Amino acid sequence: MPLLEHFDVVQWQSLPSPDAFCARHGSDVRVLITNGMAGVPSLCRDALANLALIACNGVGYDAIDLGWADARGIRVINTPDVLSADVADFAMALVLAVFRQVPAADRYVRENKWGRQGAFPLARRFWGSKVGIVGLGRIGHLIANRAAAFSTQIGYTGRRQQDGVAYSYFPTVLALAGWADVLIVTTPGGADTHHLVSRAELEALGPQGVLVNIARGSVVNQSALIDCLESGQLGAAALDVFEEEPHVPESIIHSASTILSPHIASATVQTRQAMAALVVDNILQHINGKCLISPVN
Ligand code: 8YV
Repeated sequence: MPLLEHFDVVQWQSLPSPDAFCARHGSDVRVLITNGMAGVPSLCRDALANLALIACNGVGYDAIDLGWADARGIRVINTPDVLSADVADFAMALVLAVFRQVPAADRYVRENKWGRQGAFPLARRFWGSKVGIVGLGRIGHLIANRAAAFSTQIGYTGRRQQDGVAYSYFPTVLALAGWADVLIVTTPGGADTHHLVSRAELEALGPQGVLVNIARGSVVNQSALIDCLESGQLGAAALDVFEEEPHVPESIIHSASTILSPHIASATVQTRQAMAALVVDNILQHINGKCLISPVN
């Protein structure tokens, strides 16, 4: 890791006692590397008296309290763009996995059911579907490009209609869900989007509807999701993110209507290297008194 060439690096997870470390060395810490789920551990916030930069290894920075950082004059960076295409690819992988039942088909062959039970049940066509994108940001646009190549109709919702975008705009998630066959959640997490997709939206998506979440677990009301899947009011869900990661409720795990992955939408070797490089480059810019490359505040 290039950071080791330049700095003393301490890994939080490997500390026998984070509290004791903070009490003794907290004021020596200038830079904290974290991500959008972990944020800044609250127990050491006050001890980090000379913290100057929070480097978020991810595009989402929802767990980082920007008000607190601003008040303390702490700069924050994240890693936008470098991960967008991989996240969009993964969203499409989940969409296709649900429609064409890829994990179940894989199990069918491995469990030797093909020979014993005959042909695998027919799946559902994806091309030609109505794809609703919740939050047409950088990742949402790349998902829309990919979905368009499958001859789908594309709709989106967001704070406002975007100039020069030909996709159908829906003013609310509810309206989009009522129209879409598959709803793909790509918004940032945080208070503004908490439970943006809740019971009414899931019911509007309907018994044939598919929910895909590659954003943050907090955007979807997970208990409403469980209810709607169990009652059949929602058709299926493909989830890369959950409300309390890494905990995934048993009912989601055992549901025949879910396809699950452990928050890996950006997890390719190439993208994780690019994210790490952007974090390091930002830190070096900061240390050398130069402009940050991807500032958040
Ligand atoms: C990463 C993410 O998995 O960018 C984000 O916001 O959630 C993911 O790309 C996460 O940041 C862990 O480093």
